Amino acid sequence: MSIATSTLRGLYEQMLLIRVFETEAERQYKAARIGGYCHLSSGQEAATVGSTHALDPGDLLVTGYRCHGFALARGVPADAVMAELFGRVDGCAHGRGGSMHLLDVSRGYYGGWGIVAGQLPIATGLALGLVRQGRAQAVLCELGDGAVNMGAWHESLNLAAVWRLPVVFLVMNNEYGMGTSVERASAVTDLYRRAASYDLPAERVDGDDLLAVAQASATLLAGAREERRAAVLELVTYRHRGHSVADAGLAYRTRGEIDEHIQRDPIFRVRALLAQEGVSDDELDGLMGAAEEQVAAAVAASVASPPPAVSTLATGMYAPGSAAQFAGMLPGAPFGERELVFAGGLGE
Ligand SMILES: Cc1ncc(C[n+]2csc(CCOP(=O)(O)OP(=O)(O)O)c2C)c(N)n1
Ligand SMILES: [Mg+2]
Repeated sequence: MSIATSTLRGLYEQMLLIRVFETEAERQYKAARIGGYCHLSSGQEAATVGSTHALDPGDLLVTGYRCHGFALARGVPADAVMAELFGRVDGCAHGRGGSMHLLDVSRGYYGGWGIVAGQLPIATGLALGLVRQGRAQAVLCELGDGAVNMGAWHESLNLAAVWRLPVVFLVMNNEYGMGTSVERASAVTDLYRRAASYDLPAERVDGDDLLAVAQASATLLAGAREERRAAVLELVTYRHRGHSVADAGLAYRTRGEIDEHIQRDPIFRVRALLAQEGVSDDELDGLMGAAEEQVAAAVAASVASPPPAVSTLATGMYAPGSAAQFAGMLPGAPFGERELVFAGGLGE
C-alpha cells in the first residue's frame, strides 16, 4: 500500500501516543490513582491504528476492554481518556466507566465493553440500525482471540451473514486469552477460517505491519459499507505487557518469547519506513517528545478534574420511566408478584 509520508507520520504519532499513554497508565495505576481493571495494548499499536485509520468519519467503532489505544486512535483526546481511567468528571464517560468502558458517541466510538464477546451483539445491532436508517456506513467490532469461543461470536456472525449487515469483526489475535494460548483454547488456530462457517469473507494479516493492516481493513470496510458484506479480519499481534496491570505476564510465556516480539516492535517498523522516506532522526525523536508532553498534560488535567458527584452515579443507567417499572416488580407491587422470583432457590 502506498501512503503519503505526511499520513504515515500522523499514524506514527498516534502509535507513539498510545505507547507512551499505556506506559504512563501503568505507572499511574501502580501509584493507586487508577482503580478497577486496566488492560494495556502496548505492542498492538499497528493493529489498532491501522484498522481505525480505515474508518470513515461516519463509521462506528465498538471494542472490548483493551480499548485505550482505540479511543486515542479514534481521536478521543488523551486528557479525556486519562481522566476516565482516573474516574473523573472530565473523562470521556464522565468518570463512570473507567478503563474498560471508554465511550465517545460524538466520534462514533460506542465503547469499551468488559464482558468478553459482549460487544459483538451490540456491534451487530448497531449494523442493523445503520441498515434500517439507510446509512451506507460500517461498524468495526474489535474482539480478542478468546472471544471467538463464546456463543455471542457464533450468533453475531450468523446474523450478520443472514441479514447482510455492514460489520467487520476484527479479531486481535495476540496469542493469549489471559494465560491461555490460542493452541490450548481453539481447535482451529487460524481464527479467520472460522468465518467460512457463516460464508463470510475473511483475511488474516500480520497485525504488526501497519500498512498491511490499513489495506486489509480498508478493503473489508468498503465491502461492508458499499455491499453490506460482513467480514472477519484476523490481525496477528502480541501484547508486550501482561493481560492486565495485575499480571506480570511471565507465568505462561517465557521472557525469551516476549523479547523476540519486542525486537520486532511495530513502532520501530514504522520509524524505519519514515527514515527511508527521508524523515530525520531529530524529527522522529521530537515526535516522541511531543507524545510524552501530551501524556504528562493528560495526567495533570486528570489530577485537577474532580470525581463525579455521588448523586449523579445512576445518571444515564436506565431509560426514563424505568424507576416505575422496577418499582412494579417488587413483591406486593401492582404487577402482582408476591415474592422474589428466586426466593425459594433455583430448581424447586
Ligand atoms: C464472559 C466473560 N468471561 C470471562 C471474563 C474474564 N476475562 C476477562 S479478559 C479475558 C480473556 C480474553 O482474552 P482475549 O479475548 O484474547 O482478549 P485479550 O485480553 O487478549 O485482548 C477473560 C477470560 C470476562 N470478562 N467475561
Ligand atoms: Mg488475546
